[in-house]
Amino acid sequence: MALFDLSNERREREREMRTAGRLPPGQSLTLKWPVLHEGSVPRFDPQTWDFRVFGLVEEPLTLPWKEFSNLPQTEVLADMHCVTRWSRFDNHWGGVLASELMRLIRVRPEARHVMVHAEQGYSSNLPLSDFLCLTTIFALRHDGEALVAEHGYPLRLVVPHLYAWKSVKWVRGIELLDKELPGFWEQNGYNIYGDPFTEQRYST
Ligand SMILES: Nc1nc2c(c(=O)[nH]1)N[C@H]1C(S)=C(S)[C@@H](COP(=O)(O)O)O[C@H]1N2
Ligand SMILES: [Mo]
Repeated sequence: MALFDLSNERREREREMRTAGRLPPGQSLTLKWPVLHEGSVPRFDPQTWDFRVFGLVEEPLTLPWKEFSNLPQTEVLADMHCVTRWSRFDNHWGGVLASELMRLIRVRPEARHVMVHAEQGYSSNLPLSDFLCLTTIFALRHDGEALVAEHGYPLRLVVPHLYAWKSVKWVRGIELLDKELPGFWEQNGYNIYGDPFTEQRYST
């Protein structure tokens, strides 16, 4: 009975989101929160953790955990779309806006793209303009709670308007670039940009 009710609720919410134009083509709604990543869940040591901004910046920056976690914080309410076809709606992310972080940085004029770097060599790329948009957030919290390890604790990037492989968990830094270079999944057949609403799933 409980299962039946759950799937009814799911279908009803899915219809609602489709009508609202929030369900991208080829996606279906999940009420759960799947865990998806390459490799293992890294350990977090606040003593050694740091966040690096490097590449095409006037001065590279390294922030220890204490400093990063004390940057001004805000909230973003956003949907999440994974290229494996699930979408999760109305996530409350709490953390540091990418644009807030960039107030500490003087970007060189030729910078156009960002490579986001994580633990264990995972990476993903996006244009600087998408990185700077006001819904791109380095999240420390989800729905009011600290992120759990498998969802990216202590810090993950969230880029709501692109497929979720760009929402890099266990993020450790960003690199400013003058050209568009592919990150981990982009080198392995996924689209270089990844707009869910035009189904930019794979590279062409
Ligand atoms: N570091 C890292 N971040 C990652 C991944 C990964 O493999 N490693 N997978 C991405 C993919 S494909 C998705 S769909 C989302 C899933 O986030 P979730 O596990 O919190 O649902 O994380 C993204 N961020
Ligand atoms: Mo994904």
